[in-house]
Amino acid sequence: MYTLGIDSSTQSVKALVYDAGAKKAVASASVNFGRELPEFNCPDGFLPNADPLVRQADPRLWLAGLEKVLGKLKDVFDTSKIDAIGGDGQQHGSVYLDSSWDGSAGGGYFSRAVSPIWMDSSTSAECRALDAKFGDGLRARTGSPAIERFTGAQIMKFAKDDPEAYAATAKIHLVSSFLCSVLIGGDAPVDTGDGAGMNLLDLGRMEWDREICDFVAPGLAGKLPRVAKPGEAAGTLAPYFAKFGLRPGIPVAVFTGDNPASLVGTGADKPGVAVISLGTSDTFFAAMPEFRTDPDGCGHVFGNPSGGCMSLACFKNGSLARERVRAEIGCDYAFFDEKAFELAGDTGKRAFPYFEAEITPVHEATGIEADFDWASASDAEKVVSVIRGQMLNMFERTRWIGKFDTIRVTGGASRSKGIRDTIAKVFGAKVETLDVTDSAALGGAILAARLLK
Ligand code: XUL
Repeated sequence: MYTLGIDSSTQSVKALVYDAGAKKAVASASVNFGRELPEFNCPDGFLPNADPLVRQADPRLWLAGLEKVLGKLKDVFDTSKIDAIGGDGQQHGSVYLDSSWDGSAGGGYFSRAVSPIWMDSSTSAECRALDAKFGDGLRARTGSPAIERFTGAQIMKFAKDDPEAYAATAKIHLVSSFLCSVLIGGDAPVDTGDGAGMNLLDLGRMEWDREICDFVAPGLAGKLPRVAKPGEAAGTLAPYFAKFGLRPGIPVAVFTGDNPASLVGTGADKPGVAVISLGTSDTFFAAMPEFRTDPDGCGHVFGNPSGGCMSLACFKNGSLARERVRAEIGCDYAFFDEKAFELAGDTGKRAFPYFEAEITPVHEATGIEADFDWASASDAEKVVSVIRGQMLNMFERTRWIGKFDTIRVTGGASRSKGIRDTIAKVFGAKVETLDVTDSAALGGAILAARLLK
């Protein structure tokens, strides 16, 4: 029995085939948005913008990415053997659709040409309005205080800045539920993992909070997809996808966010271990035995796709920041991932990369902030101090989630021995790696396999 997991993340889309009997990945394909779809002008997954707080993507990029990755997968695997599909998308990004939206793969139905993504920080005014209206109640009800990248504040800004286009919007999907909709050729529901990243979901009832929706924008509740129960199927695969060798009619699981999908893919959907995902954003998350919110207001509670809730803290300056330090030094991965740590050892120095406006904690994009003279430091010291700074910050900001003896690391940068060793030291935990670095796609495939039981 084979299932397919599709992970549409910030900079790429991946497709992974999972052998549900042998419990292992057997084939995969991926498409890098910047390199392989340059016509959408999103080199790092978003459109260049003069305002550093604005981070938006062209939603057609995600459709083109889906087509391309399925085409590539067909070349390396007999896709007619796939029995179910699941998947996930980068969290918080929203897609605006007009009344011609029919779930087809062709596009042409966008009421807004751009989609704000999770890297956007341009909605502070809207967040302050939500704070003023709901205060701490927002965190108690939705699991998070008002957060700039969350979809509620983004919708509020859109409705205010462009009321006509908002009025012409019949449906607002998340990246995850949009792609799932296209696969089934109709409206897919939103899952509680990704839905909680909107500041609109009442986590007690796992339903949209009407009062918050009404405050955010007129008629909003009527434009949102329904909320799914964990483990639901969204529908069946549309005939269009036969062109990729897939069998129309196979079940498609409700898509979730990339972090909730990773929770499943790393096997951490039951309490006990925490996960650090080292991707465009770095995230720390764990299954949550009882509902508890971050007293400092940076962290979140989302639905766990396997039922109940999960905690999460997100750090915006993840892999793009590391890449930037590596480019400035001009070193290769062998040096960045390992050699630098052998050379510099335990200097105790710390540097924090703030290339993007940081969210945990809130900090402007000021570049490198080091507690020593950065300019005269050796290349090895620069690498080691940046990794130490990132992981110390993560440790401090995730104390509210709990203390863990075991941490599973995933995502591209988990290949780095230097980063893994730093995590082990800073968190005082055993660090485990997984065979598959793309645990989000794997999580999607596992959720699909659960439909076949
Ligand atoms: C989580 C978050 C990011 C995105 C992109 O809250 O904003 O981790 O999901 O990966």
